[in-house]
Amino acid sequence: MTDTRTDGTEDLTDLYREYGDQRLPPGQRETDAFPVLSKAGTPSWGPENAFEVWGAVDEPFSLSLEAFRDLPAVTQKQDFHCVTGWSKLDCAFTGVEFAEIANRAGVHADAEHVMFHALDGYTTDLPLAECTREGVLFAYGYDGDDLPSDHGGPLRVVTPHKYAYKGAKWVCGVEFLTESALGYWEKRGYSDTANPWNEERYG
Ligand SMILES: Nc1nc2c(c(=O)[nH]1)N[C@H]1C(S)=C(S)[C@@H](COP(=O)(O)O)O[C@H]1N2
Ligand SMILES: [Mo]
Repeated sequence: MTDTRTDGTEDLTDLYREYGDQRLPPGQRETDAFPVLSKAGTPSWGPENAFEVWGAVDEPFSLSLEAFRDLPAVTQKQDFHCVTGWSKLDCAFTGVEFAEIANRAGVHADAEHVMFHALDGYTTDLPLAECTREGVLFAYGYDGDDLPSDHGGPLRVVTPHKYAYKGAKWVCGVEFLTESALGYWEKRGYSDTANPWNEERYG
């Protein structure tokens, strides 16, 4: 398998090798469809909305969607695993790597966690070290088109090493924290660590 196809797409579908030999995590079934899972409807991004970064950083900042699209971007082929049991393989997401945003903000040495905030009030938290790794993107493109709004367009997070509830759709805020905190589903009994290959579904 090559890492980069001729069109510049990076192939991250072998990420599972960190956790074993099974591309499809235990208890998951493959689907060709791309189901939608939202706690309540599809919010829309208005002119008053912006992408904001704050917390334990030197330079909090705010970007319009237009400015966001001017940042260096990558396209990656990744697998997507939903905690309810379906996996969609070979999703091509285009967007900005988490590390790019962290570098711009100048993250404090004592920052250890990240809380993602979304337009629908959804939140989810990951350790900083789980965000700065390869594969965590702020995605605005899917399969060569704009990311559909029900899948989190105009902007969402994708986390191929975690169940998909760790990827906030309609993400509008990134808060760097010095301590861990629980997000929307994590407070309601889902696993805070969410590793699909260890079947970390419930907390
Ligand atoms: N803002 C927001 N992000 C969210 C959710 C949500 O309800 N609101 N649902 C999560 C869950 S539980 C899953 S499985 C994935 C589903 O992404 P999809 O609808 O694109 O399949 O988004 C996650 N991100
Ligand atoms: Mo989910």
